[in-house]
Amino acid sequence: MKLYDSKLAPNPRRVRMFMAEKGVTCETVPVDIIKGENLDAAFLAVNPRGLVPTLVLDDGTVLDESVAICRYLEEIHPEPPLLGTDAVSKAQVEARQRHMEFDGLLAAAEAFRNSFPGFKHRGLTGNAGPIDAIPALVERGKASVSRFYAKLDADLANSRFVAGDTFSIADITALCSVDFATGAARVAVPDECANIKRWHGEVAARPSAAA
Ligand SMILES: N[C@@H](CCC(=O)N[C@@H](CS)C(=O)NCC(=O)O)C(=O)O
Repeated sequence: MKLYDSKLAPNPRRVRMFMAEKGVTCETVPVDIIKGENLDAAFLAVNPRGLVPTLVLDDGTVLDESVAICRYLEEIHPEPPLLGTDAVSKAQVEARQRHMEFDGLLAAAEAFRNSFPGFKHRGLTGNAGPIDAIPALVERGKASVSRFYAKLDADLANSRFVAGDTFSIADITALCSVDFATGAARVAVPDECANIKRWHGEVAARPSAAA
């Protein structure tokens, strides 16, 4: 299988980290989003949506969503389980991973997307056509990131990891979201968020975080 990847982007990082946790490797094809390689005909022939990550299986099947890719990998490499292990934990991990995606990753993306000069006329991701960024959304995105931090910090007061006491895909999405929010979106984690800092220190130290 072959992973179309981008080192700077948070969604491909989620998949790389998930693979690293499972000890899975595959051929990777770098796609430079900033240069717009994801909008070149060659890549659109693989994924017409123009988004990474994209995983192409050996039989040519194309998987074009991060969590769908992770679900596939969990099926063929069940250990260690990262999507829960029984009816309740699977549902809880799913819910927490969605919270991290909607509350964290999308908020940071809103702030970054509408402030980065290179995306002035690429206001939406992928093959959406030329659409102007909306600078007024930057402050809303940053405010949403701050709410995300406050909520995550309160939740992490009660559990070691994002979806309870077991590391899961929810931690992967949360780490990629927090790192994207602090880096690209430039919203630092406030000093008073001691629970995020404790959790981040532990999760960022996992070898998979460097994948
Ligand atoms: N829901 C999709 C989102 C994929 C996505 O937005 N990927 C971004 C990189 S993080 C991308 O390809 N951006 C291309 C662009 O900005 O034009 C997933 O999780 O795979």
